[in-house]
Order: sequence, then structure tokens, then C-alpha cells
Amino acid sequence: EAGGLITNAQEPEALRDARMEWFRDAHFGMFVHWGLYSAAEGVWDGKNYDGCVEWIQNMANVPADVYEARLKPLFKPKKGFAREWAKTAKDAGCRYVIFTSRHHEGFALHDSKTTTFDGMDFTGRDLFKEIVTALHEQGLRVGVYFSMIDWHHPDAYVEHGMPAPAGVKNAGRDNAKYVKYMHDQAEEMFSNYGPIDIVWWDYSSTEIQGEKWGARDLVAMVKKHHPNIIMNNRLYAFEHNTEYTRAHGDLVTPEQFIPETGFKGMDWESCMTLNGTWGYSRNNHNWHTSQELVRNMVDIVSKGGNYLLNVGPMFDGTIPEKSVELMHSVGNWMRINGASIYGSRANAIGKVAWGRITTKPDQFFLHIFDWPENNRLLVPFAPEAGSKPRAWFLADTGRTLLPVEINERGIYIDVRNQQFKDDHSTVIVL
Ligand code: FUL
Repeated sequence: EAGGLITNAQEPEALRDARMEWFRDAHFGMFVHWGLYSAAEGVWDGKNYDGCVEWIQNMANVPADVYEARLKPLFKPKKGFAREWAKTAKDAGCRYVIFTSRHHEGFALHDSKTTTFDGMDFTGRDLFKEIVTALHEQGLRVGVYFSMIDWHHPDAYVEHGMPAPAGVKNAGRDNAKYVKYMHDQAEEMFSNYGPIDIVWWDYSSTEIQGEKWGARDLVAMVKKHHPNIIMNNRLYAFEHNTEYTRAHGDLVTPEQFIPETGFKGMDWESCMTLNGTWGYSRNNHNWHTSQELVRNMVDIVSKGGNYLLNVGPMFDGTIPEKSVELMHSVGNWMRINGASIYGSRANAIGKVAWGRITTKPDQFFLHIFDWPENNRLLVPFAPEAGSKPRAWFLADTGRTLLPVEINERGIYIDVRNQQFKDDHSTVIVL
């Protein structure tokens, strides 16, 4: 425990594997960015800040009291919003949902005894509970995004690498007092609401590392309540290397990108937006297409990662229509092709000229992004000696076998039959 850090590295490999298994099988989760910032809709005093809406307090330089007073009357969760979230995630084929229980603004969704800057005091409801209950009702695993950064608490360290809102400084702040407050709040969340499967800490930087957040105690507390919880590696420092992640967390979390070759020997999860921002923005209509989303997922899964796809609900908890529509389109593809995603693992080949490959024992799933012009799909490896490869379209419930030919370049599959062609990704089981 050098440097006072808890080390996951001491956990036997088999235990770790057992703890991670559901996550490795799931591959697809929904991220939800929702807080007071959602009510600002990316605009402050007529100025547009839609690139990173949940940072609006910071970007528009708003003092904490002004921020609170302005947004409180605008934040009005409608009844049943959480059930809509859960249904959207379920319909898309997600197996888990991670939501911002408190983002950098410091507003906590649960019913907290530590502050009046929380869901209960603002709305008379325990929003955290509504969300967790709704997710559990749909059989989804629950992940809690928890920001250590807090722009509201008067003692929180604010010099975390980015400019603090309204130019406030660390000087004169009693960090120990803040850390106690933050830990108490976390403990309320992790002890009062039943099973929680993931904690997504956010974040440490060169300026503020784990020790300043009391990371060791925080982890011990969370693990006491949820021994099998999975956590990202952002509590200690902003690092992506193997050794670091193994020692202090379970997950690397590439943000808005897909690593070229994955992260060998580590679990990872790429979090990405549907448009150009995490929180709800009135003006950001920079939507990805459902084809891009499905292909991102396939790309990620072929490299052994998970895809955490974000929605940013509005002031009342409504997920924007376009987001629901995109999630639904991904779900349509998953309903037919989910077998190529759930339970699959990275394979040595992954990327091929015409698309990607995902793998399960004895099965390859060939994802065709670019249909071969001559209708002959080359799988560039030889079958195992003595084996007889069989191929069919995953969408073909009749499993009509496709003509297969083997030569020195690999396995050729005849794809003249285009009945099951899918613009998102056509999957052949080999
Ligand atoms: C970052 C945050 O600062 C962003 O606002 C967002 O939540 C992203 C997923 O993580 O660290």
C-alpha cells in the first residue's frame, strides 16, 4: 500500500475475473448527465456554451450562489422521468446505466442530511432513489457517477487544473472539512439505496490527486457496502496506463474516443455522446447517425471494451426525442444482432478491410461495414486444421448456410444473397 493507496493489485486474479464478468459480458451501457446544469440548457445570459453544458457554471464564470438561485426554479423533474430513462436504456439493449449523482456543480440528487443543495430540498423528492428503483425494476445494473470536484461547497479545493468558476482559489479553504462532507454524502448514496454495481469517480488531475480526496477511505467505505463494485481509475489520477489501473481501479475510461487497439490486459469503457455534449443543450444538434453508433459499438467490442453511450435529459428529466430515437435504432440492431455483442470477447484480428470481428468460443461474428463488390468476403485466416467452417447470417433465423471456400489466403464466404444486408452492420456467424 505504498503511498497510502488501496491496491486492487492484491486481489487474486480469479476473484477479479468473477467480479468483472457481468461487465465484460454486458458491453453496452447508457450514461446519463443530468443535474441543475440541465436546466441551463447550454445558455447563460444569452450566450451559448453548448460544447460542454455541465461545465456552464465554470465557463460562464458564475458564482455558486447566483448559479443556485437562477437554476433552482428551472429544475422541475416530472413524475416518472426515471422510468422513461430505464425504458430507453432497456429498449436500446443496454445492460447498465451510469448516472451523474452529483456533477462538478456539487448538486446531489439524493436526500442528503449534509446539505440543502440536494434533490430533496429542491424538489421534495429523492431523485436518486427514483432513478435506482426504476433501473432495478428494468433489471438494469446501476452505476453512480460521483464527482469529487465541487464548485458549490465553500471549502472544496477548486484549483483542479481548469479555471474555477468566478475566479475562486484554494487559499483559505479547509480541504479536510470538505473531504468529510464529500465522504458523508458518498456514504449516504452508497449505503441507503440497495445494490450499486459501478462507481464512476470524476476526477483527479495533476493538481489534485487521490490523497487530497481521501481516496483510501472513500474506496474502503464503498467496498464495505458493495464488495463487488467495479470502479473506474479516475479517483487517484488521470492516467491510462495498465499498471496504474490495475493497482487503483478496474476500468480505464477513454472519453470521446475509441483507442486504436484497445487496452491490452485491462478492462475499459469508452464513454461517448450522441451529439456534441454530455448535458442537455438547446442548441447542440450535432447528432451522430445510428450507423455511426452501431459501428462504434462493434469497433469497441471487437477490441474488448464497453460502450457507454450518453443521453442528456432536460430540466424535467425528459430525454430529448432525437436521443430516444437514436437509442431505439441501436436497440433495433441489437434485437437482431445482440448475440454478436453480449458475452463476446476481444480477438486477435478485430479489424479487417471490410469491417470488424467479434468472438465467442468456437464462433466468429463477422461485421460487414463495406460489402465486397464481388460478393466474396475474405476472412483473412485459415480455419483450424481438420475443422469445417460453417457460415450464416445472424439475422437469418433459418440459418441457411452460405457457400464457403478455403484457399491459401483464408476463408471465402459467398455473400451474393443480400436479403439480410443491414446498413448499420451485417453480421455473419462463422
Ligand atoms: C469529465 C467531466 O468533466 C465532463 O463534464 C463529463 O462528465 C465527462 C464524462 O467526464 O471528466
